[in-house]
Amino acid sequence: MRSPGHSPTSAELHRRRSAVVARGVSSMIPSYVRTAGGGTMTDVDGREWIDFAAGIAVTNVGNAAPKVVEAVRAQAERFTHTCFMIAPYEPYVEVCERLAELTPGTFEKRSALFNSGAEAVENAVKIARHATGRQAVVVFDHAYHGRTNLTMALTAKVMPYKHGFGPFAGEIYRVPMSYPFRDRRSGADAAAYAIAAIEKHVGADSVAAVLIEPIQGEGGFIVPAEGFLPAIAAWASSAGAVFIADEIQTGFCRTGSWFACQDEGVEPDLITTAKGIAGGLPLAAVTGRAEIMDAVHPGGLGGTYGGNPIACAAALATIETLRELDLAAAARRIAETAVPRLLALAAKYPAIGEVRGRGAMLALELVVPDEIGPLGPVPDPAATAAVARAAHEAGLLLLTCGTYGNVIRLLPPLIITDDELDRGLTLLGQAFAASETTAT
Ligand code: PLZ
Repeated sequence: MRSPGHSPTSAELHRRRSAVVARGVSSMIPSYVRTAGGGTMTDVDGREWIDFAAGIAVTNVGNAAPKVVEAVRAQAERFTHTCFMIAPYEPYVEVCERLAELTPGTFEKRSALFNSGAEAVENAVKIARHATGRQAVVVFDHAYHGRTNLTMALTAKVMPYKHGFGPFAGEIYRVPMSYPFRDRRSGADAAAYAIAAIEKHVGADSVAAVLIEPIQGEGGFIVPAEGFLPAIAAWASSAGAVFIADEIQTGFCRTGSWFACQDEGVEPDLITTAKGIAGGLPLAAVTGRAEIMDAVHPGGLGGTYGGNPIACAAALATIETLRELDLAAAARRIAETAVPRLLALAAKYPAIGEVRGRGAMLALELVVPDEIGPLGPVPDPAATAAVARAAHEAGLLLLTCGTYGNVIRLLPPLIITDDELDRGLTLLGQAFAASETTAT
């Protein structure tokens, strides 16, 4: 098979890109996209790829989903932009109505719309600080919340996200995360450990917000041990702090529920969403308890494009598609097919230290077999990169993640067909074989 790096049209585009696109913005594969639809992508050289990335958990309804395309077209014909702060419009209100219905908790809610996940997280912190009159924000090891100045401070990993970009925002405190593969703690013990750190290092009455991804994304698809999330949420409530769930990567049916918090019966005070909300159009939201959201004075929240009408129309079509096709159930079915296949791979390749995840958010953590170091099983980022490279060469769009760069993650669009899923998993197996990861 021809290596995509040598595909002629992509090579020419790459040459043009290198002359004008900043080096700091990098791409995972050397091929350029021509079209993408459903669970596949075709590059400018006519090569088809199986999509296990969904644009980083964005195109949950598939790329160019028919209803989204039609809604975007129809809205663009009506009007493209007025700025909601100048002349408001119905699609914004309707998205907020949907968010009030779909997010966990039956209490009265309000939402504010933004453009990116990072912007939503920044605003959630602004709202929590304003509502509590406190400043400290508690975040966790391995967290990822964005690349803006405040969200860099909230994000854990230095390289590539923070290196050389300081000074960072203050009053951010990082505490240990439940990471069962490495800490071997129960959810209750890990929560007690984190809470002790908050109480000793920050002080319960200084905490404005506790911010957490219910399943960590960029940090390594880390699923906290059962009970951790509810215990942290309960502590935040008792401390008078705002509990913020960052569901930007986990939301909109990705984990088999509308939101991952629902799997543990957790009702966050505020929830940040983006990515899967609008089928690829830039939209993000903060949704939460009316009394917290409405603490902010009129004019205190906003932005030129936040809740752009085309993005809102796309979100409404996305939500309709998620509902009509029951894509939460589809995410659970993806797990039913993929997990046994991944466990079979783990039985064959001792480098796979753990298979984990939920729904269509699945991961393999790669380690040096039989070696235990100070972090527990020794991470193997080189093997991880080799498998990802082999997958790309075979035509599988596959991402890695993790603080130690040693996690392979699967994020297929939820509309992926059984055949595409099967082909993708087969290519993943072939990538392990081609990468010369040692088999048993
Ligand atoms: N919170 C939980 O996953 C975005 C970032 C990729 P934006 N994750 C992908 C990269 O390298 O930049 C993310 C997330 C969680 C916040 C964000 C930030 O969302 O829309 O990228 O700003």
